[in-house]
Amino acid sequence: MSTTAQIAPGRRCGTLWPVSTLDAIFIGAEYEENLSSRTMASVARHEGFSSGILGFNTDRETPIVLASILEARPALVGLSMAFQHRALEFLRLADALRNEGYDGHIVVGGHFPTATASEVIRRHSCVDTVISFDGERPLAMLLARLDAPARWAEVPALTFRDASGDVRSTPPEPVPRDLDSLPLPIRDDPLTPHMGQPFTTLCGSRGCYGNCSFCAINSYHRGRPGPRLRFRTPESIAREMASLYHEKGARIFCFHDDTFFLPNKGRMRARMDELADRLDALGVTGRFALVAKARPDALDPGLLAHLRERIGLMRLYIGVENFSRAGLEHLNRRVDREQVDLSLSSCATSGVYGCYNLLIFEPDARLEDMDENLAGMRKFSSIPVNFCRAEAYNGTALHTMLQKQGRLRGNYLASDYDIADSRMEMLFRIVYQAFKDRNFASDALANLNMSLGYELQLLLHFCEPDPDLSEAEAETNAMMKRINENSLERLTEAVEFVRKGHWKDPRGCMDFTVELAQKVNFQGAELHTQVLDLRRHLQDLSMRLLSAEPSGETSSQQAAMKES
Ligand code: B12
Ligand code: SF4
Repeated sequence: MSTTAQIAPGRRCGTLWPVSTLDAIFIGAEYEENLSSRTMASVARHEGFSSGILGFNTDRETPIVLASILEARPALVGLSMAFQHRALEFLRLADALRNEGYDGHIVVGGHFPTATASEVIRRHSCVDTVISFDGERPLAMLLARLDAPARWAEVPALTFRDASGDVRSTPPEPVPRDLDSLPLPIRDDPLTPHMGQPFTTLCGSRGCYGNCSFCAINSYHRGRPGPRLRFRTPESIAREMASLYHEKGARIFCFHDDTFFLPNKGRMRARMDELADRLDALGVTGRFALVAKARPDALDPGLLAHLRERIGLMRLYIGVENFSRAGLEHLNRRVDREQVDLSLSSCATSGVYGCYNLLIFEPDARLEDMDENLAGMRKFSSIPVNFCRAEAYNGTALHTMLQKQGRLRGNYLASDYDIADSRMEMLFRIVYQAFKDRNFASDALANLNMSLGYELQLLLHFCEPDPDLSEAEAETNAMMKRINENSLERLTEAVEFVRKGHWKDPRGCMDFTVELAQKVNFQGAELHTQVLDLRRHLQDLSMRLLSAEPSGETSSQQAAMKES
């Protein structure tokens, strides 16, 4: 699913722990526990190298990351580059390392370099090698040949400069079917608490059964041989969860599977029942919560209610992306509007907290499609939503289509396009300016709104019923609706402005955009303050309610609560 930025509170940046004596250091965004860099660090350990990770969440952290690497001088630095919009920051970091005299091996991997391996090696001499697709086996093989470049051609899915300086790429191997045998991510640091509950991330599958045109996961898994969708067994997932539960006190398990749900609802139910039984057998008997992502076609109220009851399903990111039938088709969602509506109403009726994102702006969106999108947002105005444009990430079907049609601007680092319907393009420009802070900034109101609902849900999930909690629930629900409705009103104003044809007058358009931005920001600032107050209130409530819990809380939970 495409998700909206959710930056976990309290995550430390820069150096996570001393790295001064390590052989291999993996650098990646640590908004939450980064499974990519932690998995690569685990592979290195399995190969006999000491390894660790460094968080790199913004380019402001460059000095501290540089200093740590220069002090440790590891034999290998690995950069985990999932996000195209941060590719330049990572490549600049690699450049800075070289400029400061780091002469070890720099390997990069993840979604961005997988789609642009040759460009990266051709244009960035600071990078030695790119590993495309799943990194486990290629990295292990590279580590064994680090000082023998003549043997790099033996490593699958590797792009590098050969002895004559030419760029070479070896073909990828079929990915391993058996995910259970892969090394689990390293987890040396304590878990971050969310409302007093230790939070952790994990994956129970890789790939997706969807084929959405804008999705970098889809192109990533179709670009190499082997199955597009693979699963771990419930037994293996249960073992990992149980060890996180007992050893690290984990109580919130956030699954980063692209779609945690199977397309077949009966099979999904059976898979989760088996997971629940195995967890029980492994002593995971206290309260815990599951967070996951799903396509709308995988959901119905009965299934959600069952999973909430049986396995603690608490929060779902639903891949809605568009309410308009045309939009769903343009994005190749293979989901119909009825399924979208059913998935959202299922959350409401089953008590699972849902939120979603809309890609209302896409290359072939027409102004008329906005009617269905506005109506959908209105219909589900109690469910937090964010909206933006479908970006053309390298390697995706959307990128290829725009390129073929001669509509793509930019290069491998960043691209841009105009929406074919010029009314819609103008609407996008207005909305982008007016909603920049509300939808896209790191502390954007739209994202805070999602976090607010999440925090309330955590309290409802982990605490016993309480009159103050019921009051906070009503207040929070009203707040979430108020924010959604405010965004919807301002978005509707922009649609009406364009519909009336005023956008053809450049001066009028500029004035309208400034006015709308002022409204969005002034009203947003007010709502922002109210959200922060409410979040503080929920925090206080969690302190009171959790410390009143009679028993069953582990000492790590108590400690986490104090920390949060
Ligand atoms: C978790 C996640 C997040 C988390 C971030 C967690 C963190 N790192 O702190 C959150 C929720 C914050 C997030 C936010 C966003 N995300 Co996100 N996210 C993911 C997700 C679902 C899982 C990543 C993961 O853990 N995978 C599990 C690991 C094990 O798999 P992996 O990353 O593929 O790693 C393997 C290989 O790639 C390779 N590898 C990876 N790194 C390295 C490094 C080296 C050295 C080597 C050798 C190999 C290697 O080996 C690994 C093991 O096989 C991915 C989708 C996905 N399935 O990967 C999207 C994804 C990365 N996100 C994406 C996007 C677009 C976003 C947002 C922009 C969404 C938005 N509009 O707000 C934001 C941006 C956030 C920001 N501020 O920058 C896109 C990126 C597309 C692109 N090319 O840019 C992805 C691919 C989803 C998609 N639908 O296309 N995201
Ligand atoms: S292919 Fe579609 S459904 Fe699957 S992960 Fe990508 S966006 Fe989500």
